[in-house]
Amino acid sequence: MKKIRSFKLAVMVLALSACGGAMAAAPTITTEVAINKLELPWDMAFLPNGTMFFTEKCKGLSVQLPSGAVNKLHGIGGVNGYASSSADLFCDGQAGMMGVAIDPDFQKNRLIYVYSSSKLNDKQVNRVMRFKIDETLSNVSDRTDIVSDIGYKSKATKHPFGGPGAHNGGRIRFSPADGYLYVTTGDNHNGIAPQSPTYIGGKVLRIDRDGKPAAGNKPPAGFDPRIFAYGFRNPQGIAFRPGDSMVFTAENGPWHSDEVSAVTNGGNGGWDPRPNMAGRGDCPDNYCGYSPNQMGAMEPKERSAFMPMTDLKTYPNALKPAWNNNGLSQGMFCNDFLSGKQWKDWDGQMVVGYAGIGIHGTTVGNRLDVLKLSKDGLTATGAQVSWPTATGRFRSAVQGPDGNLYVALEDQGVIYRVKPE
Ligand SMILES: [Ca+2]
Repeated sequence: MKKIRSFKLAVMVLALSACGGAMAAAPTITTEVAINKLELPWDMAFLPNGTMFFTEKCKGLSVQLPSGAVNKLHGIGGVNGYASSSADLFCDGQAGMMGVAIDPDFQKNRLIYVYSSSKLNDKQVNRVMRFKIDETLSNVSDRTDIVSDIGYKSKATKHPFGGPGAHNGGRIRFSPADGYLYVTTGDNHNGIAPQSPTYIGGKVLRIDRDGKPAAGNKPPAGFDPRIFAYGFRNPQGIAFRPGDSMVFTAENGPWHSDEVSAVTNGGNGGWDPRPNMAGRGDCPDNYCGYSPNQMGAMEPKERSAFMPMTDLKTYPNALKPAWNNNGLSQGMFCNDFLSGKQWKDWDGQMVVGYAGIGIHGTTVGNRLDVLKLSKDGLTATGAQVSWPTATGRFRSAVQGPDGNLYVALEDQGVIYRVKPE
C-alpha cells in the first residue's frame, strides 16, 4: 500500500495515577493513511494477507487488496459503482451499512458478513447478512439474511436526540475462542427493548453462521435463545481479550458514563430506560433514556438524577462496568485489544475509540484511549492514554494481521494505519 503521509505523534498521558514509570515503555506512535477519500467508513475486517474489507455507512461494502487496489463489492440501494447492490439497504441518521466480519473458515467457505439497515415491504429493520465472495475478491453473491428481526427506530421521538435511525449497535465479531458470531444491537430508543426477553435490541447476540443460537447461551428462562447478554443501551464495540477471550463491550452513555463492560454469558448490562420504574415517572414516548429529559448543563452533582447506565439498585447483579470514562459521555464507539511485543507496555491492553461531539461542556471525545483491564475484567487500573491523532470521529479500531492498528475516522473519510515503534 502506498504511504501517502506520515507524521510522528507524541503520547499525552491523561491519567497516570496507577502506572507511573511504566509509561516509559509505551510505544511511540506513527500513523499513515491506509486508504482515504472514503465516505463515512464504519468498520473493517482483515484476511491474514492484509486484504481489508470495509464498509461505508451510506455506500456499501468494499475490499482493499494488498496491492492497494479497491473492489467495490455490494452497494446499498441507489448507490452506483458497485459490482452488485441490494435495493432494500439504506442509510439514515446513525443507521446504514455498519459492521463487517469474515468467517473463521473463510479459506474453505468464502463467507463474509455485514450488518445493515434494511427496508422491505415498508418495514425497517437491521439485518445481519452473509455473502459468498469469488476467488478474485471482486463479486459477492448468495446473500443470506441470518438475522432479520433486529429493531430499527423508524420515527422521530420527542426527547432530545430523537431522530430516526438511532441506536443500532451494529458491530459483528467472531470469537476466536468459540467460533460464534457476536452481534451487538442497540435499544432503538425503545424503552422496553433492553430488558425484554423477546425484542433483540439492547443485546449481545451469539449465533452460528446460519443465525441459529449458539450452543450454551444462558439467557434467563423465556428469553430469545440467540441472546448472550442483555440490558445494553447502544454497544457499538465488542472485542475478545487475547489469552482468555473474555468478552468486552464498549458503549456510549446518555449524557454521562460511557461504559466498557466485561460481558458474561447470560449477564445483564443493567440498562433499563422504561418509564415508571422505581422512583421514575413518565417520559416522552415511554423512553426514559435521557431522564430527566432536559438539555441543561450537566454538573457532576446532578448525575445521580440521570438514568444510570448500570442500574445496580434494580439489578444488583448487573454487569459492573470496568471503565466509565470518568463519568463522561463522549461517544465511546469501538474497541479492540492490542497484541504483540511491538506494543510494548500496551501489549494486551484495550484501545477504545470515541466519536463524541463534546456536548454539555465536556471535552470533545474524538480520540483513542488505551485501557489496562484487570484480570477479572472488572476494573481498568492502568493508564488512560490519549493519542492526539488527527481529530475526527473514531468509528472503528481493528488490529490488522501486520500487528498495526487500523482506525477509521468517519468524518475524515480515512482509515489510518497506526504503527508502534
Ligand atoms: Ca451497563
